[in-house]
Amino acid sequence: MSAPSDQEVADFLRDGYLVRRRMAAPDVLADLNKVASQHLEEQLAPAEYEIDVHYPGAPVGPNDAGAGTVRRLLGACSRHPLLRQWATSAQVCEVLQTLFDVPLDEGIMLSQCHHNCIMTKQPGFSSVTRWHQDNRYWSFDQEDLISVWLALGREDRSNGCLRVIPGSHVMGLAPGRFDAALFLRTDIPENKALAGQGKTVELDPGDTLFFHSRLLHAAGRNLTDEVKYSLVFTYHRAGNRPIADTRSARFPSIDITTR
Ligand SMILES: O=C(O)CCC(=O)C(=O)O
Repeated sequence: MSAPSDQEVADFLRDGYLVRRRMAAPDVLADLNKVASQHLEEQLAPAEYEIDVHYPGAPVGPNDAGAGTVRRLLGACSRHPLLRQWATSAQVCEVLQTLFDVPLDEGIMLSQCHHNCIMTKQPGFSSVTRWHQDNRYWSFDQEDLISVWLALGREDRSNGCLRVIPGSHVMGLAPGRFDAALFLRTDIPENKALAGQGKTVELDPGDTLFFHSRLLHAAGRNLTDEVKYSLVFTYHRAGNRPIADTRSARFPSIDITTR
């Protein structure tokens, strides 16, 4: 796997995302799937349940449907060496170094505070994720982070794949465009027009989506009878520091730079 081409970098800068096909090798993918399904089966903590997400339509009370359904297996980086191996791999680092356009002496840092999870979307229950930017709850010097989303299986509309609004990472969106939970409001005509520009990101197993932390994205329900598993990590340049005493500074970031 090589560094992204100039065209890929230009696409990322314009659109706010880039898909690299078949980035994880089949044997790596098989091992990661084994870990993910075992940990889900055992409900190995820490986990976030559907009741914790507070998305619209998510269960509210402990007896509501789906309340006990796992949505994210957290702490992926310290959960299993294979997960950490992927997250800190030279191939992921190489792409990030190019997309961030960092000088050789500046590190690429893996945040242990954000994403850092096996995202599971289960057939029995899954709430919709409305349009949002991940930066909404993150506190860094600059809103300039990149998340890396590895599809462990096929992802399309039938199982609630991601949708993105190309170019939204560079749009100046006034605070009034968002609701109290910082989702894009649905009662504003400009937002409806914007959402209409959404594109579905279909991924095959091993495909990897790199997306900017200001990119508007959303996802639907899993309507199939199989669990959807994705591995999601977030990175920042060493010079873009988490702000002290915020959730983003709770755990130290890990330098993944290959020098
Ligand atoms: O529901 C999903 O698959 C998307 C999750 C998401 O957008 C997020 O965690 O930021």
